[in-house]
Amino acid sequence: MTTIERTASGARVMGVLNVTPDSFSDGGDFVAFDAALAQARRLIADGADILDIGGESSRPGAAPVDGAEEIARVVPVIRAIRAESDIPISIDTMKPEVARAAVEAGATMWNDVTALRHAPHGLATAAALGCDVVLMHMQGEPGTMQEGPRYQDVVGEVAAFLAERARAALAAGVRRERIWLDPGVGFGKHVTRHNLPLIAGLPRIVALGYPVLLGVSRKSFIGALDGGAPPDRRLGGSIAGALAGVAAGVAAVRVHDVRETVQAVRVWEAIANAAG
Ligand code: HH2
Repeated sequence: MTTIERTASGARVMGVLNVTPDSFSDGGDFVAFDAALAQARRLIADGADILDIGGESSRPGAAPVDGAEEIARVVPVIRAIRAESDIPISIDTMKPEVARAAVEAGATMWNDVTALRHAPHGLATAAALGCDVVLMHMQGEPGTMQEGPRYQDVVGEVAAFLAERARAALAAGVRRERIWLDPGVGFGKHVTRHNLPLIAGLPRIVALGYPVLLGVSRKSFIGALDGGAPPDRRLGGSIAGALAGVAAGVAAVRVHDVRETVQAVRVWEAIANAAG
């Protein structure tokens, strides 16, 4: 079992807290400490099972942030949440030094969009920290990943990559029960040609045998399917995508709108459990 217990309702809801000036949907909203802590409290009150805290945007064109700055953004917020709640906290970072500082401040999961490839000591750091680790698929680098992504078989290639990264993590000493996988919707994928078959193919990722985290909340493919709706008008599509993940057996969905997603997941699961 991972350090994040499955709730009675089945799939867990991870609430996103971006302590950044430039995230694609909520950049700047929670960059001040007080605003970040208030949003964390709101996500907890809304029913989040896990908080995912990030201090650097991974959207194409986002300004890189150095490790010290990232630590200065996230660590005070993690400490303050930890002082008043036992909610599991995940740190969304590519940098081992940020993951280490976050775990020392009370985080229990390292969510890495590069699947521990960003720094040579990423794998060894994850093993030493002993925390849960999310290995996410991305084609290319954050800055340029949306410039002509290519696949022959997007589901097969993502599954093969994740299986390889899980093997690398195990070989480096990460315990099997600490490993989570994430197909990385929107990370080096054509907005509809790759993201939609990938979501439809989630059962093949779930079949790899690790808990799967899915992040579709407010992403571009939703706008593309709805006449260019901006990020703050993508709630319906975000919930549809989250439920597609729950139906496929993902262990957690990563979302900005916790209250609405918790309600949708509970209702969906109640209906599924009532089937004869
Ligand atoms: N998506 C984003 C960031 N981190 N981590 C995982 N494991 N899976 C995801 O799908 C994922 C992620 C992008 O969303 P957001 O954090 O809102 O934006 P930004 O990267 O601009 O801060």
